[in-house]
Amino acid sequence: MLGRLAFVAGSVVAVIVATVALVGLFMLQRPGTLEGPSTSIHLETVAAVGAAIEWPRPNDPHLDWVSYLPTTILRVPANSTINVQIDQEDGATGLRNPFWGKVFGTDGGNMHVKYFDDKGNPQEGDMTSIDPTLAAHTFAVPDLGVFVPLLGISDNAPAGSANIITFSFKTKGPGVYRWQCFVPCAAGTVFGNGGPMQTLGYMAGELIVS
Ligand SMILES: [Cu+2]
Repeated sequence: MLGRLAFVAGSVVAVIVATVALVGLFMLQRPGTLEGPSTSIHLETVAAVGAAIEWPRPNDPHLDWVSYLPTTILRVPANSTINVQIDQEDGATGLRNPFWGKVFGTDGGNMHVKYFDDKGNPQEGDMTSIDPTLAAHTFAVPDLGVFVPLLGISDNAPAGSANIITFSFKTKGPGVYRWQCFVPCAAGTVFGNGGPMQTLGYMAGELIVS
């Protein structure tokens, strides 16, 4: 009887400890917020946090995760035009849905891309889509209809270089809008959609519109 009681009590304690740990170590963990609200957003996308050039996060618990940097919590003003620059340093993973190689919801319906072609030569131009197999990540805010595929860096690009992707989009009223990457870029996780794809601060974030 006493043994069974001890077992039940022990189990209850274990569940409480696990719950507190889940809430404290995972659910309440929030990445830092980009200063703002600002009408300009500058981000870097990397194959691994530990390889960041512009915004190193040496104390990050997941140095081998793909990520947007410096953070994915962005603050922007309502009903405004937001100018975005993404320095994209990761190679291509490729989208499952070719429809998503297209740009949606940006001003002018396009993006401007400075990139390196497959021979490593610098190129530049406005684009309304990319070859979906060459996508490294996407910047997507579904509730605003914004979807921008980010061209993977060429294997022949100079070491330490980035594709520079610029575009602008308009915000609506105040609120918290979820944004994320739709490329299954999380190597080593189930179907590439685990870990950084599901964690704020890596491939998912919030656009705080105020
Ligand atoms: Cu991604």
